[in-house]
Amino acid sequence: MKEEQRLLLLHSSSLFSPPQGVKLSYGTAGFRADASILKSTVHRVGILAALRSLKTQSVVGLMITASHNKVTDNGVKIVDPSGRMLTQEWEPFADQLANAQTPEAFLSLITEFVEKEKIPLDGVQSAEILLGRDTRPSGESLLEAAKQGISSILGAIALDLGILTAPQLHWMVRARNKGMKATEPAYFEQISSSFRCLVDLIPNETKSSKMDNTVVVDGADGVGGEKLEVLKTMLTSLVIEVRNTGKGGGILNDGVGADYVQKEKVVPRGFCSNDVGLRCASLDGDADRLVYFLVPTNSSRKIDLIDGDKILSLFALFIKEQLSILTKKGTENLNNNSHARLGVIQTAYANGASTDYLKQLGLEVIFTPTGVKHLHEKAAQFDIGIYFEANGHGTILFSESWLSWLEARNNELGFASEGSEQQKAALRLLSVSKLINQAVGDALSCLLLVEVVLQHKGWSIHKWNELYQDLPSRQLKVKVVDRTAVATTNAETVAISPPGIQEAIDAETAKYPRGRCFIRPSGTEDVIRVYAEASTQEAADSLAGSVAKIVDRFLGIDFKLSFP
Ligand code: G16
Repeated sequence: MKEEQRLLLLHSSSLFSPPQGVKLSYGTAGFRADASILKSTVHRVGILAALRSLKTQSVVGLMITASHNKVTDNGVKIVDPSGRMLTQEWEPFADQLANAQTPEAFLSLITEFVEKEKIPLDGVQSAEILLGRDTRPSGESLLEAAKQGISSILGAIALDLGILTAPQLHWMVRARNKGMKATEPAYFEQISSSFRCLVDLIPNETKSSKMDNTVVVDGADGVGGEKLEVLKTMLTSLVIEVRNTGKGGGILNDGVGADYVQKEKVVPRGFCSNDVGLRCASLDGDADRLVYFLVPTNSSRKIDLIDGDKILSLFALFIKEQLSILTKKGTENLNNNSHARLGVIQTAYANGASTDYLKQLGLEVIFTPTGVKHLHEKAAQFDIGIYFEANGHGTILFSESWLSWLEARNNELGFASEGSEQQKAALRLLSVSKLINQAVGDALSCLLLVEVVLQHKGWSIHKWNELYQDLPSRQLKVKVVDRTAVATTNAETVAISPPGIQEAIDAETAKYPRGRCFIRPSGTEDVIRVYAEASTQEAADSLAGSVAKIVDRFLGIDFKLSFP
C-alpha cells in the first residue's frame, strides 16, 4: 500500500472512534443500532464499499437505513454490483472492520485483506459508490461519515443520490452496471410503463367488471409514502390514496408501517372505521416490504392481514397461469420446448397453510433462513424464482437465459399469430419481469403487480384473502442479555444452543394440536424472536407466551407478556 494511502486511512479513521463496549455485527440486512453510536461504523462501511468497488471494478451502493426499526435507530448496508445484498463472503471482514478498536488495528486489517483479495488499491484504479438514505433525521450526518470514509480511498468517488427507498438504490446499482439509465425518473418510468402494459393486456371479460380500482396505502411516515405520491401520478386505471406520508408530523414506524401491521395485526394510525371494505396496504420504513389488510367491521382493532405469503400465492398463481397458456398444446410447431422451472422460496415464518396451498398448486417449495440475501440466492437458481417472507419482503426473479427464450418466443408468436392468447401471455410475463424489481424485494413494484393481477382476475381483496385460511399464529420478541447465545439450524427451525432449550420448546409445542414453534436471534434488533402456530388463536398465543418464558428463563432479562 502506498504511503499516501496509509496516512490517509490512519488520519481518517482517527477522526471516527468506534463505540466502547459494543460488538457490532453485519446482521440480516447490514449494521443496525442506535444512530448515536453508528458514525464510525458508517465511515468504515464507506471504506469497505470503496474496496468492494475496486475489487469488482464495478459500481456499488451504500444505503443508510434501519428500515422497520424505530426512528432513533439507523443502519448501513452495501449493495453489490448485481444489485443484491453484499456477498456473504465479505460479512466477517465487515464485522472485523467495524469492531477494530484503534486506527492501527484497523489499518492492519485492511492491509491484510487487500493483499488476500488482491484488491488494486494503488490510486490508479477508480471506484464509484452510489449513496442513498431514508428519511431518518440521523441520515444526513451518517451519510457525511460514509462520504469521508469513501474519500479516504485514493481514486474513489461517491455519488449522493439523496433520499431513496432501499429498493430504488438496489435497482439503480444494477441498472448502472448493466449500462442502463440509473436515475429515479428512469426507475419510475420503467415500473409505470410495464404496469400500463399489463393493464392493456387485461382480458376484456374482466376489464368490464366493476372492480374498485382504489387502494389506500400507509406509507409508514417514511420514504415510501413520499415516492408513491410521485409514482401515482404516472398511472392510469389505479387510484392510490397515500396516508402517513411523513409530512403530517407522524413518527416513522410508530404505530404504522408493514412491520407493525404484520406483527401486531391491528389497524395502523390514520385508518378508522370509515375504511371498512377498502383495499388497504402498508409499506415499511424503507419501502422494501408490503402487506395488505382489511379494517374490521366491528369495534375491535384486529385486522384481516394479507401478508407476504398471500402476495406470493397470488403471484405464483398468476405466473403459473401465464406459463400454461404460453406452452399450451397445439403450438408444437413453434419453439415450445422450454419448460420453465418455477420455484417458490419461503422461510420458517411462512404460515403452514400457505405452504400447503403452494404445494397443492404443484409448486416446488424451498425453505431458507430469514433474510432476503438467503431467499434471493435460492430463487436465482430457477428460471422463475418467486420468494417472499411472511413480513412482505420479496420479489420474482427471471433468469437471463429464460428471458432470452421468452423474447424469442414472443417474436415467433407475433410472426405466427399476433394478438393470440399465447402471445399475450408472453407479453405479460415480459412486462412482469420489467415491473418487478430484479435486484431485491420492492414494495412499490409489488404493490403495482398485486393491483394489476387483481384487476386481471377481477378479484376483490376478499376473494384474494380466501385463497386459503391462515393457521392462527403469534410472534413475540424477548429482550435477552446476549442474543448470540441462540444458534439455530434447519432453516432456523431448530435451536442448537443454549443446550436444552430446543427440548424445552418441543415439550411445550407437543401440548398443542397443529402446534409449531421456533426461536431465532433477530439480525436487526437486540432480541430473540418467537414464532408459534396452532389450531386456534388462543392456543398460538399461549404457545408463543410459554416459549417466550422459556427463552427468558434460559437467557432473558424479565420478559413481560402483552398482546395487542
Ligand atoms: C430485514 C431483512 C428481511 C428480514 C428482516 C427481519 O428487513 O431485509 O429479510 O426479514 O430484516 O429480520 P430480523 O428478524 O432478523 O430482525 P428490513 O425490512 O428491516 O430491512
